[in-house]
Amino acid sequence: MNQALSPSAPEAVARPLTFLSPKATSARPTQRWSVAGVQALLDLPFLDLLWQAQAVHRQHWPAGDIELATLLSVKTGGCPENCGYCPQSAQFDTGVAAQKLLPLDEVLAAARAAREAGATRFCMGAAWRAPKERDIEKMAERIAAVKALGLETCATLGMLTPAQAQALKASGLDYYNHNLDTAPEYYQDVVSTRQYQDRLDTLQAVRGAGVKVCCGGIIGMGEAPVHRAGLLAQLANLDPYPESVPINSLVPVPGTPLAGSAPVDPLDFVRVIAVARITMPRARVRLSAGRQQLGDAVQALCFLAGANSIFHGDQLLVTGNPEAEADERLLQRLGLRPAARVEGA
Ligand code: SAM
Ligand code: DTB
Ligand code: SF4
Repeated sequence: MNQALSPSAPEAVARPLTFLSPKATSARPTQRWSVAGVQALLDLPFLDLLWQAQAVHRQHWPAGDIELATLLSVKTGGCPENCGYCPQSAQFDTGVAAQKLLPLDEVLAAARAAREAGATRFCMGAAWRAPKERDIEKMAERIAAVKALGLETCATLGMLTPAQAQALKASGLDYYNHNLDTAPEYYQDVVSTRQYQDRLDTLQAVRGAGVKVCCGGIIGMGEAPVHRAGLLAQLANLDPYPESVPINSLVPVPGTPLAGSAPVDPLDFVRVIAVARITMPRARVRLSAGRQQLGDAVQALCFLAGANSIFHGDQLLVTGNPEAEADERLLQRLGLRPAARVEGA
């Protein structure tokens, strides 16, 4: 961090705890962040925080483009887990009907449409606790077919074993999405059918298989400020930190236990994006679920804070997302360009 660019940030705030790790597996230096250090960043005066985040962003992302990723729910509803935010849990009455895995041709049609609409990454989501072996075989077929269209592939299928992660890698999987969602201390208030360590184990399996990691969380589940700092510290201290970091604002779905959570102050949401940018400079930070609630001006602040990816297309998994045309207009009004397709993807 260039201190000249961080006018009022004390050194201890602007810098991570240590620069170390002979065992670092990527070119990025491993940096460890304390929860208190992250909290201090979150608490900076708003304009100082955005100044720092924008400086880091310009240094690490000089092209300043915005990645467009399209989501498709390939297996909807009926999930045995009890994640308190999720409309797809079978334990809550949300009106989401359980469906079987989408056939290959429907997945391919959606991927082609996403590519035509300008997306460079296609993410397939399944409401599984953990896929079975035959699910992995079917997903491998779908991943290979989407990859052959020239799209980057991403999947989010629940917990994986190392062997399953390797099978997905062999089929052409570029990214695996598996969110930590909140701080370890708050996790059991959100979901009780699995442990935080289960999430960390899957992330390890994904990394070990050579698949890039997409991992983030949700803001607005009733968490305290220290839990936001705890989530960001967990993400930034992964070694190496994730290549993609989706920051979701809770989409409150009637019937889910967390539907009545107090709405997030939009400026606090922008702060979380800014701290994700500062602590994970080379990550694609995705302004993820909840954009319909944010409005154009707050989204513009999120881009200023360092968000450089969005979901493109009018649906997330089962809830809505801004229409593609509205997003294109917004990017145009802001003079932001969509990212070009990655060669060899
Ligand atoms: N079943 C898999 C799992 O939980 O890892 C994959 C699908 S799950 C729906 C993927 C992520 O979507 C969750 O980890 C959570 O971060 C996000 N998500 C789900 N419901 C949400 C909601 N109502 N608002 C915001 N994000 C949500
Ligand atoms: C992520 O972090 N957000 C996406 C994606 N990864 C899979 C999912 C958002 C889901 C929002 C509620 C829904 O539509 O189910
Ligand atoms: Fe199931 Fe994933 Fe929803 Fe949790 S977030 S209920 S694991 S689909």
